[in-house]
Amino acid sequence: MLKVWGRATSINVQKVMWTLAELGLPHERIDIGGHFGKLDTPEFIRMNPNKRIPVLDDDGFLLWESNAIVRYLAETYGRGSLAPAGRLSFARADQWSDWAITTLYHDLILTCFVGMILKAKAERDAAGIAAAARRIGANLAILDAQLEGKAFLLGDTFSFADVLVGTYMYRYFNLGIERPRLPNVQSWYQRLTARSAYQTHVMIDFSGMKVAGA
Ligand SMILES: N[C@@H](CCC(=O)N[C@@H](CS)C(=O)NCC(=O)O)C(=O)O
Repeated sequence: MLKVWGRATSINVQKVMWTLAELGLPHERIDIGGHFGKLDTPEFIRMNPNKRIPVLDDDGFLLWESNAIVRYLAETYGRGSLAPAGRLSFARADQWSDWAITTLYHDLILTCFVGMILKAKAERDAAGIAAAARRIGANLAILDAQLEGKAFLLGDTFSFADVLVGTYMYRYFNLGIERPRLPNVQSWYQRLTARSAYQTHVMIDFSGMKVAGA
């Protein structure tokens, strides 16, 4: 059976769990990282020397890096559905996936999410968070243009690109940051929130993760 190591509240684990659920694959998830700890045990370091979650074990094949795991699962178990069958569509899904991790992740997760949830207000860089929120808004305007007239990122069909960009959107729309009006992104996000796999694995209330004074 497929195994995933990582706590359910980790955004990088959430991408993988959402993918498994969309593909309907039986799996087991093992709580590790965060307050569960155990990332620096010799057993875990053998699986991922970076001491990071998630890690996937597919019948002895170990894989880390969440985007690589999602693509692997989509290609192996969802070719023609979650992974577009056509070479060009696959490349387009890949493009948006890399865009999300290189363009959105730092500002949204490392600056805004970590700054507002995992840091006390007294230590918060409010100006840095506001600047990051403005950059995210400007970058999401690019996504808004892509989504014009489309249900999902590549068109009518949901793909792994929606997973790898869409996982970030729950945090984006639920953090107290400034957001420009982006109607296509908003309606796409509403479509994602209607999916039960998204509700179960991504829409996890993160207010409980707040540190004291945040
Ligand atoms: N680029 C890596 C980043 C992995 C990462 O930073 N994971 C975080 C959780 S989101 C982690 O392991 N943090 C330590 C912990 O949870 O204890 C990936 O996408 O898999």
